[in-house]
Amino acid sequence: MDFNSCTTSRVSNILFLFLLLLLCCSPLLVQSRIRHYKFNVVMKNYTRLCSTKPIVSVNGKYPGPTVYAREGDTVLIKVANHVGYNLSIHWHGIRQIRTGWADGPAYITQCPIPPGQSYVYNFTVSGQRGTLFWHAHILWLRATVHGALVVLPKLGVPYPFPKPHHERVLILGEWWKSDTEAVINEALKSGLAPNVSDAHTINGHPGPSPACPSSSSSGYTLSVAPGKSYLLRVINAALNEELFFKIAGHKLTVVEVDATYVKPFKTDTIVIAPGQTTTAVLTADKRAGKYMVAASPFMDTPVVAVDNVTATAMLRYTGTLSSARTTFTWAPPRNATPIANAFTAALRSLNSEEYPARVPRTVDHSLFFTIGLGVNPCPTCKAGNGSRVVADINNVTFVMPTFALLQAHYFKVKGVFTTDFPANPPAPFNYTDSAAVAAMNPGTSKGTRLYRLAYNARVQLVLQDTGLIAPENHPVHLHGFNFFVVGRGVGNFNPKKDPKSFNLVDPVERNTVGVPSGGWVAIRFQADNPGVWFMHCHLEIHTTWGLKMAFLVENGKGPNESLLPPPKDLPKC
Ligand SMILES: *[C@@H]1O[C@H](CO)[C@@H](O)[C@H](O)[C@H]1NC(C)=O
Ligand SMILES: *[C@@H]1O[C@H](CO)[C@@H](O)[C@H](O)[C@H]1NC(C)=O
Ligand SMILES: *[C@@H]1O[C@H](CO)[C@@H](O)[C@H](O)[C@H]1NC(C)=O
Ligand SMILES: *[C@@H]1O[C@H](CO)[C@@H](O)[C@H](O)[C@H]1NC(C)=O
Ligand SMILES: *[C@@H]1O[C@H](CO)[C@@H](O)[C@H](O)[C@H]1NC(C)=O
Ligand SMILES: *[C@@H]1O[C@H](CO)[C@@H](O)[C@H](O)[C@H]1NC(C)=O
Ligand SMILES: *[C@@H]1O[C@H](CO)[C@@H](O)[C@H](O)[C@H]1NC(C)=O
Ligand SMILES: *[C@@H]1O[C@H](CO)[C@@H](O)[C@H](O)[C@H]1NC(C)=O
Ligand SMILES: *[C@@H]1O[C@H](CO)[C@@H](O)[C@H](O)[C@H]1NC(C)=O
Ligand SMILES: [Cu+2]
Repeated sequence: MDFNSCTTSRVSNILFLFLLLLLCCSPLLVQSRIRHYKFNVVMKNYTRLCSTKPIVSVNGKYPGPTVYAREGDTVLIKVANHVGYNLSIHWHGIRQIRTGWADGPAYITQCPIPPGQSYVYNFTVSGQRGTLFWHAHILWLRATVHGALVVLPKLGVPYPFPKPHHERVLILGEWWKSDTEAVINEALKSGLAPNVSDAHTINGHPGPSPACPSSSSSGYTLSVAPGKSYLLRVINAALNEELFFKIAGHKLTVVEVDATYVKPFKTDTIVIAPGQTTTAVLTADKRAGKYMVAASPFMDTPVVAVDNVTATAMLRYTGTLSSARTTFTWAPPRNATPIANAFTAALRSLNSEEYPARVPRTVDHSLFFTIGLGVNPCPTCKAGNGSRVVADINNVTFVMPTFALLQAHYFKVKGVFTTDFPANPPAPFNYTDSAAVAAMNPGTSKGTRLYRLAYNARVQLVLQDTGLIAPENHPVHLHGFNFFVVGRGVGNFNPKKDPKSFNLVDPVERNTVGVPSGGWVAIRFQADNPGVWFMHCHLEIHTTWGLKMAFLVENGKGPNESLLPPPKDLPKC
């Protein structure tokens, strides 16, 4: 029964009509809700890999609690900081339309929440549905401060694929035996790369590990009933590693990435970078038993060290005897670029009538950003022989301000940032030719420079990896927007030839894109969200080293196109 047939009902009894109205129209009345969450950030001892360490956690959980909302809901999350660190939390992938104050990156959209204080993140989820996540956005705290953020479709709105019977969240992470703040502090002191993690994790568990042979832990168990289908919400919350994810004997049907629907396709292996999410349907249609689930690193630059330990979990059909043997799966080799490329190439926007891909056809700003590493002097860096590794965009190593950029913008505080971020590299060179790269001065410039955009400006941004120090995959994340990945290639971007093959019809829409090692990607977005929006590599070490910048998007016309005023409890610097 729909709203019309309900209101035109010819029942004379008023009370009966009222009841009927309530009954049949109540789904409309409760469409948008306010969801309240309380995040108590506390220290908690966790034992993994045969050792115990205190970690920063939300509500004592690792991974933290799942936040559920429906498209259209307003979410209020009170974050109370009970630990000794400054803190802020980012709702990764939430557009935060006009509510940049709730985005979370410390010193970009807010000053951090000091120990002993709290802040209410207040945002409305609109125009998005699917799997996202939340994580700390300061220091390296996101190593343990993270959890899923699930946006369900509006009530009564179906998925654009057969509804699975059940759903499960699978968070992939990295675990260090040491305190992660000690790991990054040690690296910054030396000027060198930080220690790699000691294990990967699936929902907080590494599974049987060579680092702890005595442990009887089989890791996380994904229980399934024969014949049922499961929506797996896979999240890469690791700090520094892209991952392969697979399940022995089962194919996965990918239906959504970064909370946007894609044309469904089947795959053995999911490739997922830090900051990305992938939702896939698993059907439990194999012989009852136990099947290995594996998460292992993808890194095709030989000189970069990785944690090469595969995390394992177990897919277990109900009724399986505990003595049953586990069906094994190999993890792809760490340099399995063809597997990664095949997965990336298969991603296409659903682009249906209900969910069209609104790709900007023309552009107002055509930007070309080189991304990569560099080396700067560091007299105190003994282990680095007086140098430190840095990272940059267009040769700018971003310097974090000590006052939040969004506040500086809103209150017109001078001297915090400039808006002269270069649209092109200052000195073009052959970015991917090893001889040309070796001849370059690896030094970078420093600054807190932003790129200014008018409201609704259409932007094309080509991200070009450089081979400086080493070519590498960089998963670049943009806050405040989704973008369309219109092109991708190896070598140098060719501005004459490459745009001819851009996909402007059904390119994948997402918030984090992997720039291939020694290659480029082209993205397009419309700047329809006023505020200051961070863009950075989601490999935490590269962010720390300076591979970051921000866009300043001006207000448009009237209140609907303007940033809201800051909330009263916004932390101060
Ligand atoms: C963690 O364990 C250590 C050693 O047992 C103890 O001193 C500390 O108080 C514990 N910390 C927390 C937060 O429980
Ligand atoms: C949340 O923000 C909206 C404006 O977007 C405001 O109307 C509302 O009062 C805020 N709620 C709280 C609890 O601060
Ligand atoms: C990093 O690894 C080195 C070599 O294994 C070790 O000596 C050092 O203690 C580690 N640092 C931290 C912070 O765990
Ligand atoms: C992982 O790396 C360690 C240290 O580099 C090495 O000793 C070990 O053989 C590697 N293991 C695998 C499975 O590649
Ligand atoms: C520092 O210099 C020493 C001696 O020349 C050399 O052995 C070492 O590899 C250098 N370290 C780095 C990180 O360049
Ligand atoms: C850049 O270097 C590559 C690899 O050496 C070479 O194929 C290409 O022609 C060079 N491009 C330009 C514009 O010089
Ligand atoms: C980057 O800037 C530094 C400092 O100004 C300069 O020495 C270096 O040559 C520049 N590198 C490139 C690739 O533009
Ligand atoms: C602002 O947006 C609201 C909700 O979308 C709409 O109802 C209202 O008419 C808009 N106001 C203006 C001035 O555009
Ligand atoms: C916490 O943040 C405040 C405000 O930015 C800053 O003054 C203070 O130094 C920070 N504390 C630490 C321990 O970094
Ligand atoms: Cu990077």
